[in-house]
Amino acid sequence: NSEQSAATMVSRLSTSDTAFHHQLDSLLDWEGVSDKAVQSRVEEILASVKQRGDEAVIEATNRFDRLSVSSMDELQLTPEQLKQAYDHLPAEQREALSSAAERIKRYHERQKPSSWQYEEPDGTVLGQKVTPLDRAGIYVPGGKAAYPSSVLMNAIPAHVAGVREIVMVVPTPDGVLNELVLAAAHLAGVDYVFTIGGAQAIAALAYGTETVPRVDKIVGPGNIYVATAKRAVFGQVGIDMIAGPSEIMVVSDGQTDPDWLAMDLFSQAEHDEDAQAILVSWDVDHLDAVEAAIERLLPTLEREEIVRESLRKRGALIHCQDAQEAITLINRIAPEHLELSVAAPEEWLDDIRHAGAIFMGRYTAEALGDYCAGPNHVLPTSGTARFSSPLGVYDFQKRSSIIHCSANGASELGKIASVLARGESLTAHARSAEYRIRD
Ligand code: HSO
Ligand code: ZN
Repeated sequence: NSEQSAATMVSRLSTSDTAFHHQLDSLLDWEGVSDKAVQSRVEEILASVKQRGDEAVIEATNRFDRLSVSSMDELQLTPEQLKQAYDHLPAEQREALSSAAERIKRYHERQKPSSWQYEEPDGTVLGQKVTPLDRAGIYVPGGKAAYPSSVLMNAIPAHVAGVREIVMVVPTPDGVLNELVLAAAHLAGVDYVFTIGGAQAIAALAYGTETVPRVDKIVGPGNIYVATAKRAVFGQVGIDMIAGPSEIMVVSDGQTDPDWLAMDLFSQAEHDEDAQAILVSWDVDHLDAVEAAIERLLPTLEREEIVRESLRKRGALIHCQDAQEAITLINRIAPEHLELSVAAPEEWLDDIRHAGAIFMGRYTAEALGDYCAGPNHVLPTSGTARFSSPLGVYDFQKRSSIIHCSANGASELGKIASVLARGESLTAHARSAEYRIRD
């Protein structure tokens, strides 16, 4: 029987409860986007942009973002404008943004893979060649959800990967531009910015228009229209992932200041009413103390209502038996963010199999990773850390196989290929291989 405290209504669960697994399942349950009405509106927009290009983009933008532009020139920003936005920032913001960008860049430089080759004894050289994408498109949401930090996190790995052109789209509802977003685009090496959004922007990037260059992959978060459009164009272009609401799971050994932990939970809960914040500990008094801290600190929050709703709907304080059981829970939940607020987090690492990003020790607040530690903050959500990874340089590159036979290698391989090809009754394959067999 899960109890909800009267004020915050954050669930208190215990692994010893017979209903626990059922309770956990419903807590983690998250329905992705699959709205029929949205789908048909998106398909209409995609089709119109595919057919009529710029004209359709302009119409949709005027309509949805309440603008009245007549040409694409009015929906494009130049690199000079981005630089200006950067130059005009207050010094404190400019410095913070560039320190963050430098750290993110340094981290992602380490992800750069190298091409490789080796030689078989028969003289055949085999290898793998890594090539950056020609063009990447970055979607940046408009309004309040426009995070400059996300511009850095999406564009820097593309830039480090060696992508030739980075095209950013960002809607400007009612013509409102976010200067920090533009400054971040400048720092991250974005080449083109179009002030368009929604399904029309995804269509423009996927198909190309007279003005918007067609890209090879689209990354970045967006609302249900954007997510639906990304899903629909997938196949024509690559996409990153369809991200769900943000999540944090904290495991505490009972020795971390309860106020710190309450605020760490709030930090993700404040993103969204659907965000998820979970604390796990084997120290029940400590869970009580964190719950009290939550009560006390909630009214001090700017985004109190969002946090309250997120904690009420999807938050939980879970009492478990011991560290071993906490590890089982981590791997079951596969959280986007995991904070190990314990004495020796490095001892846990081997056993943790599923988590997007692991924040080690009491000092490592998740918020530091969101902005400036260096690793990417675009992470697998909703349990998808079971099979996917943080956004990285590797998402903006692809690999080609290299095969280079010597005369001797072709002869040796020809014998094997010929037998297998005849087994498949593909005689042209067999003869092509046999021509190269030396007697
Ligand atoms: N925690 C978010 C990223 C973010 N936080 C941006 C603040 N700004 C998703 O992982
Ligand atoms: Zn965040």
